[in-house]
Amino acid sequence: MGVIVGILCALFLLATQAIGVPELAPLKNHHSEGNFVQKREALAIDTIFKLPVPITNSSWPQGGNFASEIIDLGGLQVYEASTFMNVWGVYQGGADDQGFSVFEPTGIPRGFSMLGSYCQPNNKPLFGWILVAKDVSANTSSPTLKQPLDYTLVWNSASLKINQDMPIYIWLPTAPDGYKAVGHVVTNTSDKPSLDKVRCVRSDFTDQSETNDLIWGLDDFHVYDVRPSNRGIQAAGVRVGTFVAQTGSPNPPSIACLKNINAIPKYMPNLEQIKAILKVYSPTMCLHPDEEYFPSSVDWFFSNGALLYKKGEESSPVQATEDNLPQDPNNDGAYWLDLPADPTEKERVKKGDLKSTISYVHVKPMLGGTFTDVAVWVFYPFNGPARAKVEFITLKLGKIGEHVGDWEHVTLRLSNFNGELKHVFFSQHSKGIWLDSSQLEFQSGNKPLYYSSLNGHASYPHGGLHLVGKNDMGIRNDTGKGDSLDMGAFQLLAAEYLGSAVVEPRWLNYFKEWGPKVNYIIADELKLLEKILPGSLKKVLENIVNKLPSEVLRQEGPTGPKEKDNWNGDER
Ligand SMILES: *[C@@H]1O[C@H](CO)[C@@H](O)[C@H](O)[C@H]1NC(C)=O
Ligand SMILES: *[C@@H]1O[C@H](CO)[C@@H](O)[C@H](O)[C@H]1NC(C)=O
Ligand SMILES: *[C@@H]1O[C@H](CO)[C@@H](O)[C@H](O)[C@H]1NC(C)=O
Ligand SMILES: CC(=O)N[C@H]1CO[C@H](CO)[C@@H](O)[C@@H]1O
Repeated sequence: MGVIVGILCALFLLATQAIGVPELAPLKNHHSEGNFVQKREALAIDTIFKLPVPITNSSWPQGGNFASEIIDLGGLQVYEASTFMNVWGVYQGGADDQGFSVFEPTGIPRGFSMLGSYCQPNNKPLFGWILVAKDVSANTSSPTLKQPLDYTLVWNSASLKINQDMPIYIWLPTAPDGYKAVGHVVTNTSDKPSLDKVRCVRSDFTDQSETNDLIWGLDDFHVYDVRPSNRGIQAAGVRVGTFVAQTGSPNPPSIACLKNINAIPKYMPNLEQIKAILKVYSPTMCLHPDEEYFPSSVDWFFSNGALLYKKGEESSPVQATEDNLPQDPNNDGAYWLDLPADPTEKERVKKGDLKSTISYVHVKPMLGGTFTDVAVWVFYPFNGPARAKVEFITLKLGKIGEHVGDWEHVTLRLSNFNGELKHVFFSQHSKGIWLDSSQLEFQSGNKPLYYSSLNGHASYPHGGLHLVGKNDMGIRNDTGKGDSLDMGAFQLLAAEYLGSAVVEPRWLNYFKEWGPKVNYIIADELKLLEKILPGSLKKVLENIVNKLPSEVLRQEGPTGPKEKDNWNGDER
């Protein structure tokens, strides 16, 4: 994966336009007749997304605090509201030029208060949640929640000639001393909202936030969703589900997030609940119909001749077993794994063994323990060569991109309030993408599909050709529905919060490389490839490859799941 990481980073720089961040379409002034256009086409936001099979609290075995609807952050109770009333919509700009809509939570349980409004782009079905809160601190002098003192108007759309329901007014609550605002209030009239509308939160229950996805923007005005800046297994920051509306880019944003001062794992699933979670949500992996390099279990790899090499003793590798893998926590290049040396065996092991494949699961608290992340890892003995599309020709890039021992994963993110699957992360080289559940393909109930790309095994939410490059040229990632595998057969690798209940396999604590270092000279690889390309295309290929940073010329072998930043941290 590593070489390609470099290639892709380079191509990403060239082609950021093509991927990722929704581009903001410029506003077209096509409704200058009046401000309020009530008639509009049906949009995705008009439908409410629900998982194929509804999740109720009886979906989960009883025990512990998982999925008990209310989470106590240590004197401040929060509840995940997910039914809404529409306050406003604008139907231009933002993702797909479809605008965005603002909502207020409804069905707030007795005693709970709103912390802010919710908004999302109109190009997706309504699928949101926002926390509402209740003070249970019994601290009469400094309750955990207080009404704002006042509001300041951050922005309004009254003078804009755009396709909108009516003008809106976005307000920032003025928090009393020692309190912070964790959400905006949005109204569709110019009257200040009542002070009773929302609550500010005592500062020790707040944490610094950062802007995340851009929801909408116009000129210098932007709406982003906010999340805690510090995220990971140990981080206490809680996402509220609110957004920040700001002119310019003040950092940190004026909207804080919450903080769990209780024990972070308190609301995490127990072992039985983890099994149930995998039964309900285990992803189905779809391999490409032309895939040659299948996954396998780690045991299969070891018992089919994988070798353990030691630096300085390259001529006498030993058979790798769970028991002889070094366990010291340094990756110093002193040992590495490789395929069997015998050429026939090597080719056989490269191809993996789908029947033996299981998923390796890591369960961890995220966002202050209000979410459970279930990272589902898959091992492939071999990652095939990268493939480039150069006009109508597809080229295998020889050694470029090839390596032994490939670890890939997808991560499910479930709400600890109710066990509902909210997001899935698809790892693609050293990066990846998050998708809301509303954007996924499901099969057999609530099992999300993911597509493993041909040779490279990057994970994608949908099939087809994903070209990393521009002008129809670049590194190919083909996905399609060949063999598929329900990843429900799993081994629980780790769930640190469960203590000694989970025994980590020894290979997890092998921190050295799972494949040898790959050495090659890019120019030589290019010469080989150019022999089969018509003259006019040589330059094009050279252009694709020449923009690569020099570190791609040498390549360390890949490391195991525990060496990755996302083991303890958030996915990027
Ligand atoms: C499910 O939730 C309802 C209402 O919140 C509660 O009365 C019931 O005891 C819960 N059942 C389980 C199995 O937790
Ligand atoms: C204006 O907002 C209120 C909630 O504050 C909502 O009840 C009402 O439907 C909104 N008006 C329109 C036209 O959307
Ligand atoms: C109430 O909260 C304030 C602010 O955190 C704290 O200083 C004080 O000790 C608390 N009082 C009680 C009785 O817990
Ligand atoms: C962005 C992406 O999916 N890149 C993948 C393209 O294919 C190569 C191998 O052919 C993978 O290593 C990349 O991860």
